Amino acid sequence: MKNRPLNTVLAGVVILFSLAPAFAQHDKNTQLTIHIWDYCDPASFNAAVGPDTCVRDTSNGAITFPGFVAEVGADKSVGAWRFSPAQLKVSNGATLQLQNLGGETHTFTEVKRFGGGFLDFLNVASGNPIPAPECAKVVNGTLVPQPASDDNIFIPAGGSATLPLEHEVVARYQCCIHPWMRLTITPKDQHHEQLH
Ligand SMILES: [Cu+2]
Repeated sequence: MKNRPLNTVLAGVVILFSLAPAFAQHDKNTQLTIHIWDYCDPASFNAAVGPDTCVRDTSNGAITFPGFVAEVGADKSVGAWRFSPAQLKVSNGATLQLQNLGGETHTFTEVKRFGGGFLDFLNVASGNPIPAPECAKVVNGTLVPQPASDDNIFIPAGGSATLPLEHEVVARYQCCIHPWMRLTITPKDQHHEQLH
């Protein structure tokens, strides 16, 4: 009888140790796809902003540059320019697969707090007058984009990127060109977070 509790404890320990690697492996293999979308019209965007600003097939339709400007002015965002999904719960060790399915370059930039990007015109129009420091710095009153890095990824039209997630805390990502394009990632397993 005296041995029974010890046996029970040992059995529990064996079960815990045999389950742990299976969970860890599952987490590492979790691949989550983030689609980056816009709906730019090449003719009007390239005429207004510059050559090759927008490169995409418009057989599904498009939003012209004047239409884009009108929508930012009215709504402080343009719904078709977005990260999908915009909210995500992930396990520790997951990998993000980023796919730009739009016609413009977008950035996928980790920020402490959401803010403006490096284009003053879109910052003001979208109600984000102060740039996130991870997106831009102000030099002599002018916004200067932060250089590309592992935490500040520039993804051209049709491009893709892979981003391993290492942290177990809330993470925020935004586009530094279109500041309303945002993704918030929260840990799936809050119990995990409490262990550290
Ligand atoms: Cu963007």
